[in-house]
Amino acid sequence: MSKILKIRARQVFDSRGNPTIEAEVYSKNLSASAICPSGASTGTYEAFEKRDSNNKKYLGKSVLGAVNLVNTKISKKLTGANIHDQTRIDTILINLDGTRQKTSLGANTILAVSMATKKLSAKIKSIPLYKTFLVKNNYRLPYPLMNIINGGAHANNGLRIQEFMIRPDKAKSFSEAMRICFVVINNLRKLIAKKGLSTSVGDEGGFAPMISSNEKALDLVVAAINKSGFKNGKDISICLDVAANELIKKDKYSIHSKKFVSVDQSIKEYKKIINKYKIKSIEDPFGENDWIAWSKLMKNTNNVQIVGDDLYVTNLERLKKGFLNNSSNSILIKLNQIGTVSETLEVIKFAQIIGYKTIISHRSGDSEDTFIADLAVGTNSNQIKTGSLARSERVAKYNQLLRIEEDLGKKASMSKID
Ligand code: 2PG
Ligand code: MG
Repeated sequence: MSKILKIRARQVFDSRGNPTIEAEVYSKNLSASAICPSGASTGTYEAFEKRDSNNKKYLGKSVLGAVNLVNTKISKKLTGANIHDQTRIDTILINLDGTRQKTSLGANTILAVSMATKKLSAKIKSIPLYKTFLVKNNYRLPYPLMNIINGGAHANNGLRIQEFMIRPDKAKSFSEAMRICFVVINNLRKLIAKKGLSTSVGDEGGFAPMISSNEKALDLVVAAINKSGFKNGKDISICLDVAANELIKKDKYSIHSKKFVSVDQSIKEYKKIINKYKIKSIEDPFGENDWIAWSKLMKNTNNVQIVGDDLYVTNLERLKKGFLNNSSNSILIKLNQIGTVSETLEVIKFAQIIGYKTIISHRSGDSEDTFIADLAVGTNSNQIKTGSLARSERVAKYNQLLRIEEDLGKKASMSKID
């Protein structure tokens, strides 16, 4: 048994330049560290993110209080614990916090420690991190959901939908998936430039041209797919994250235009774009409390992946409710929405038992930490959503997946989408 010797934390910065927490766990001869990411379009039911709201020097965004908690209370409590017993470590952290949404210690504080422990356990055993999760053999690589046009809370271009993504469904390997996305992105850049629009990127590395209509963005994506010699809906599927929590007023939505319309009208318009652009996946099509709207959309669509992100917030209770309600057929998984590695794995396990697709996801404020790449392979998750092929915090995850593919050699195969 390897014991935890001490835990130390520090304040570092995320990809948006905001402070975030890095924890480092030490055993006798080795240590491992992990950085917690942070979202912009967050769900109300997400676990709590602890920041020093009174610290004016950092505009209320520093995490020095969280750092201090790790260095004192948490380090003391976990010193001597068996590094390989992740469930026990996470249970100790959950109990030490003692609240429903981790408001006492903060989910960011807890998660940094939880992930660092997991990494250290793998390091001590000298096995790759991806081999320490749920899958024991037959590892599969996830399909990338590459967010190539950014809008919503991730860009200031006025686009209503937050993420326009491509998924290279016909790729036979992860490296081929990367090549296909690379070609489409390069052609998209040319098309955007030709229109005299800016090719600068948003928070997740996708282009953020000043266009305000969803359909114009979709036309550009289709044009880039065609120009690259691929078939939309066959070789490549268009996938969306609407992040509809941001587009709601009372019981109406302004998803397809600035005008707020009913759920029924929104569904009609969803059906139009699904058919016109052969859209295969829609994340957060409605708000986090609008369970009825979700099941209505499910009844009105066929062969479309409906993904719950803000709806489920990687929370088992909410996922069970969604399952009973027929709200979706897929779940987005974000470690910091729930706050520990063990709870995340429980949610993934349950989702897979009920036949939901699991999509491992980054946050819009992310870092060089590549934990989620290993998590995706180690849980046999069908897809990974980690931005575009730009900004190193996004590319780092793709590069890690390429390394994993190489490590698996001939045993590597792609996940199943349908
Ligand atoms: C989302 C995420 C990641 P954020 O809505 O799915 O793309 O964004 O981290 O801002 O919540
Ligand atoms: Mg989302």
